[in-house]
Amino acid sequence: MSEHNQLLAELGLDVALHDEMLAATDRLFRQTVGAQGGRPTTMAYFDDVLHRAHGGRVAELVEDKKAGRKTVGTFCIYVPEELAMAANTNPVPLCGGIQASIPHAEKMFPRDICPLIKSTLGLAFSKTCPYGPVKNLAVGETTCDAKKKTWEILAGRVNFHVMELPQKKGRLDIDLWRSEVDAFRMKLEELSGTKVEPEALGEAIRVMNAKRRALQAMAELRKVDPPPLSGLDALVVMQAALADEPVRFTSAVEKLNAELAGRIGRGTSPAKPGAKRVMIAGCPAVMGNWKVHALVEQSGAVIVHDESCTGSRYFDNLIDETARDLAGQVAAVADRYFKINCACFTPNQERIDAVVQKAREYNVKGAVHYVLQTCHGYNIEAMRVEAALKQAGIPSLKIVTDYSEEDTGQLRTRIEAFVEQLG
Ligand code: BJ8
Repeated sequence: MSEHNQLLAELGLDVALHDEMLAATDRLFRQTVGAQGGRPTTMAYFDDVLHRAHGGRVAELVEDKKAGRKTVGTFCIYVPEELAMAANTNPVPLCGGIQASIPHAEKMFPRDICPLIKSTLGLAFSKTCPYGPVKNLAVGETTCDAKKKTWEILAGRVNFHVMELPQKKGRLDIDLWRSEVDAFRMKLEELSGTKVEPEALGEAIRVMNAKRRALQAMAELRKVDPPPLSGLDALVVMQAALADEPVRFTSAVEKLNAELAGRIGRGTSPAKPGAKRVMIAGCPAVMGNWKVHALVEQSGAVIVHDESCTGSRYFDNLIDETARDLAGQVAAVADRYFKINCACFTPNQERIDAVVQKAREYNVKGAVHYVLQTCHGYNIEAMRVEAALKQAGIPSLKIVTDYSEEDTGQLRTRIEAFVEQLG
């Protein structure tokens, strides 16, 4: 048994099943990301982050845990990573992007819930998620109904904390959210035994703002026509953003950005001449899920922006760094996170406006609104998104799909027809 599998066995994982799932994910990676030509050489780092997510990164977290730094599992980008870092814990995302774990969730859970939730639960229930035994606390949030009800099941099994995310954006809601963020700080302090001090929180804010700036710079480079990076590679970077240690990750993005600037200077692009610029809007595509991005780019278009939680919703808006006392810093953290436009809000004009603004800024010819099956928020909101884009003269296509490969042929036909008719 390899040293790595030895570690997974010690964590109580089903190593054989874990190997099987990784092999299926690796096959998809090779068929999509790996099948692209002319990739930037610095992308090797981000490929490695994805491959290390179930390997070296787990070993790092186990070592940290032995040294007293606990791990906090999250399911959503509303959970402020800065607070976890300032309380001397490591935040790690637990969202699943693979099909192979879903049947394990369907043995217990209803089949008609979103694949992201089923994939996550399937990894946990089948003992194939290495973060399950490593984490000391899991943090859910009140975004969609499927998640809220899932937390009730998980809370009976693991140490669980739920953050209440209000679903309107008025003054009372902001106040409630600020108090929820502060309650999360106290929960972290209780878990880690480390008081969040203004110096530590200030440093965590600077680290995460630097990460956001690097990702914003990468997004800027994609505005160039033709872009120096494929949409699929940009997605790999974003998937790595959720999993990697932030300082190391930021430095890797800065190196990638330098290479992309050089490619722009030489006119090097992964896009075919005249490739139509397309944006993706909607649900996140977390690690293991490259399906729709690959189909869009295999159809000859190039994705130049993602309005999603694996896109600009993750890195837009910096945290105000000027507050010096803890209360001011916590409020600044809360305010930045409250600007994320998830479809769980009502009304949600901010998101509709953001999609149209991004479409214009990135000069796209069309938008693909990506909806994970049974995600009612994004599915219904797509009507308003489509109408607003239409008014701005930008055609859009709504894709509702899961993680399986069953509908690939049908989706390919629809996407090719959509791209073909773009001006
Ligand atoms: S902020 S998008 S990460 S909740 S896709 S589980 S909404 S049914 S992932 Fe999400 Fe936070 Fe919103 Fe982003 Fe529910 Fe929809 Fe599934 Fe979703």
